[in-house]
Amino acid sequence: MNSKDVALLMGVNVSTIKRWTDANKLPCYQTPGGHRKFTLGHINQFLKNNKNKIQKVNLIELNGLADKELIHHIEHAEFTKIIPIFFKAAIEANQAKISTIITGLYLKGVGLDSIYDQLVFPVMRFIGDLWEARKLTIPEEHLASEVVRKAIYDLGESLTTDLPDDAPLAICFSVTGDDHELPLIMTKQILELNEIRVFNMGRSVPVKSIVDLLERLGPRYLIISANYHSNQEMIINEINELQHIISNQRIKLIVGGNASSIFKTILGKKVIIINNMHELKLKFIK
Ligand code: B12
Repeated sequence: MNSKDVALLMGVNVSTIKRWTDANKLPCYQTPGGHRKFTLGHINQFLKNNKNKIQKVNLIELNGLADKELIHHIEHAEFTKIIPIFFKAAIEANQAKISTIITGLYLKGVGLDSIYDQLVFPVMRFIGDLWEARKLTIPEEHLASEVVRKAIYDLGESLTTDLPDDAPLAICFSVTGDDHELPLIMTKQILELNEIRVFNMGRSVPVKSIVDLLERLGPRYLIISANYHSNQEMIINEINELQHIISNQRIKLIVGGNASSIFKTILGKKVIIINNMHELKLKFIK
């Protein structure tokens, strides 16, 4: 965003934005031509530190959304009111609304961990329950998860922070046969906001295939999102591979997701189980 966009969003003059940036209150990037550019991360940081200055973010400017009631709920981070609206928008594949809700909450200073645990998680779970009860078709479920995935991914892209090369490195992925990727995208964002560099290797990655890479990159953390496995024998083999890696290379293994218990059973104290994004943030908070 440029200074004008941010001024509109915060309901102040462009000159006020310039003053805040000059006083280092509002972080920004400066282009070689001297123009100020802002990411959502910059704005979120400012809003958190200056709650007294800005009472109201003009979310109406986001995606041209004119839904006053929704804006009110976002302004007050009323999750119980937002959940049904978010659910309906996901089912209707209303990308603009889904993105506005997620971005809007973030701009209001709500942490990503809260947005993911308290909004995205219950809604996706409900969508999964409906699908299981055959009240949603597979394409409907796929479409809903796709619009949510896109909104989360896009938010992450607009948060980009430049981390130094010597910042601790984490590699995250989900094991062979697990195609659930939302928690991986979330994990990357939450760690990067806490100054951990992350390579997200994506979903369904065979452990064996990344052994060399791990040796080369020497990450401090290996983070696995385990949400589904179809074959008990295969997952046990994968976990045994992991056991080699973490004992040979000094890597901390962290596993999350509703299929993580098998990792705990086999690896015991060698693995740290984290149950949600809030716990993840607490573990890495700067
Ligand atoms: C969306 C979805 C899909 C999408 C995924 C799309 C994508 N691009 O990611 C698609 C359509 C591909 C899919 C496919 C399948 N899915 Co599915 N899916 C879901 C659904 C509806 C939501 C998952 C989601 O993204 N939730 C949102 C995130 C935020 O929540 P979450 O994943 O639970 O993660 C939270 C915590 O668990 C934790 N967490 C999770 N991982 C991690 C990792 C770390 C590091 C940390 C710290 C925390 C953490 O933090 C998160 C936030 O609070 C769930 C429903 C449910 N009840 O969970 C089923 C669900 C996960 N799927 C399931 C199944 C069975 C399948 C299929 C086999 C269906 C089929 N017959 O084809 C396939 C398998 C595909 C495969 N090979 O993996 C089961 C898994 C049951 C199990 N554990 O054995 C579930 C639970 C549905 C159900 N009730 O049966 N699925």
